[in-house]
Amino acid sequence: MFTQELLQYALAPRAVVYEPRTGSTNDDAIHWLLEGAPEGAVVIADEQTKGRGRLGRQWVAPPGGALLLSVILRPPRELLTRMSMVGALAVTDMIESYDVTGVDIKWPNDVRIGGRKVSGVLPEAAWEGDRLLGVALGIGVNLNIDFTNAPFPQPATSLGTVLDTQVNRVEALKRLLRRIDHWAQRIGDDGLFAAWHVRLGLGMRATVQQSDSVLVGIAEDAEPDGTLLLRTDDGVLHRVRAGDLLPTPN
Ligand code: BT5
Repeated sequence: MFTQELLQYALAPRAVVYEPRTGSTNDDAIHWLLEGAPEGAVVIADEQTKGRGRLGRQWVAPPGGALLLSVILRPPRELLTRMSMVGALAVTDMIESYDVTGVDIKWPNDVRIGGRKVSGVLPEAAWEGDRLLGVALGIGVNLNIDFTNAPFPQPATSLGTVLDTQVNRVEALKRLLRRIDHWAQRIGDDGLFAAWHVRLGLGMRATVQQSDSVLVGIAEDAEPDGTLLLRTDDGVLHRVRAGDLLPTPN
């Protein structure tokens, strides 16, 4: 397990709060953000009792087996939708730094190795009226977890499983934060979109489930703000801002 002293030393001079056990690091980070946390501050937990994904879903990780963190960032409002890109790309880079191949990004926020989900990204914004106060960029990365019998609808894996070795969590965390800093500083650059776009799984037949509709077609492309372009079988191109991409047979 981590300790506050260990993380503070390893991540200096970054502001860091370590929680052995918490509800959700995103909630902790939003509280801290509202109290004026510095840019790049990070909340890290060994265990979450209410870890969440999008749309009310759960994020599940055994204590000490994953990286569970939220980074506090204050992007310009017009670039808010690019926060997922920053997180997913940083995770991708971190994983590739271990010489892992077959890493891709599944729209909008999953990182996969060989088609198995290894990480999920959940940026959550704090607002005062229509003023953006900041973002908690929540990231879960599976490091040392056996997902052979995982109860999830999509297959999951962990970096340690793929490497067939125990991954050092502090080292993985340092590598990840370095890449978050890198991409967060470039959030407005064409290079961020280009790097994300190259790694984005596209061209497959997919179903997009939105809160009020279902679209079936080809995930054709994505736009610089992260919007997915899905062409349905009647030839119409739909701009999809939020939803879930489900693999779909022909
Ligand atoms: C995500 O949601 O993928 C975003 C997950 C973000 C988690 C981090 S952990 C730190 C921070 N604090 C939080 O409370 N959350 C963030 P979504 O796309 O909705 O995917 C959720 C789905 O992925 C679940 O319904 C499961 O099917 C599956 N899942 C849950 N835990 C998983 C895991 N450890 N590995 C792979 N898949 C998982």
